[in-house]
Amino acid sequence: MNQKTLFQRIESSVFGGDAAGAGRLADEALRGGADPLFILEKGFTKALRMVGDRWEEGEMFLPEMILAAEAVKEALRVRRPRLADSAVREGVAGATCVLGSVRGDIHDIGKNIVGTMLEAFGFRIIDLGTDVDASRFVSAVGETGAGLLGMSALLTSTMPEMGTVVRALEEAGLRRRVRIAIGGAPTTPRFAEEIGADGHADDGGAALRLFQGLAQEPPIPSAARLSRSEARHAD
Ligand code: B1M
Repeated sequence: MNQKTLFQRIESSVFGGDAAGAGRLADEALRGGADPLFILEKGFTKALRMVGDRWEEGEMFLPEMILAAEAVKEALRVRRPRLADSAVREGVAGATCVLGSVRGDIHDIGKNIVGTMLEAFGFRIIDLGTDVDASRFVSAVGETGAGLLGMSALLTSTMPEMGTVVRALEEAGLRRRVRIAIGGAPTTPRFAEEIGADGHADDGGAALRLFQGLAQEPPIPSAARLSRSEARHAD
């Protein structure tokens, strides 16, 4: 099957909420030697975003969007082991990353793609799931000693929660121990900067490169970033 036909069939499986069909297509593409991340990002994810646009325009209903999401999840499930197989580990083995979708947000497909990519490249992932409040992020970073934290938000209404988490880490005296990256459709590099995060990524590949870079940075950020309480801890 050529790429155009494959992408057309992927699109119909997602629009039709056909999880079994999406899984079969993912499997077929894998056996045909397709790059797992390319098919995921340019095929399944693209189709799901189109479903979102149709829903926003009132041309599709919420249950259809839910079924479309389930179809993409099935394709991700099929591809997950293959993403791991194709990974080239690049000196970050053992770097621990706490990951979660922020409070009020149940979107998790993008977060799961990022988690799968990171895991495939040797990171240890502690996935807190969805609707994670600031105190759970703080406890997880404190208890596991993770040096990396990744947050995902898909709603403009849940984005501010990312800033709440950064502040909660500062108040707990943990901010200087952890590098923070954010992502999700409405987020931007500028927003990351505004809330005091260390980076932003647009997709799975960019997230991988970002976390690889952050994992190799020295663990203690500049004094300028320390909150007053952290500065006291550092003295
Ligand atoms: Co929702 N939804 N949804 N939804 N949904 C959006 C986000 C929306 C843009 C649709 C639209 O209007 N066009 C809109 C938000 C509008 C806004 O805030 N401005 C919206 C809405 C309004 C809602 C509800 C409020 C609808 C309702 O109930 N009335 C509701 C909210 C629920 C909640 O969270 N409290 C809701 C519910 C749902 C479903 C349950 C039906 C389902 C989610 C299923 C699930 O995730 N398990 C769903 C879906 C599927 C979507 C769309 C269609 C697709 C999202 C997705 O999975 N994309 C979405 C439309 C869109 O995004 N254009 C939409 C594919 C995924 C691979 O991409 O998540 O962007 P993405 O992840 C990317 C990058 O962003 C990045 O890498 C990923 C891989 O490329 N990335 C990171 C993500 N996280 C990262 C973290 C990083 C780094 C990179 O570092 C840590």
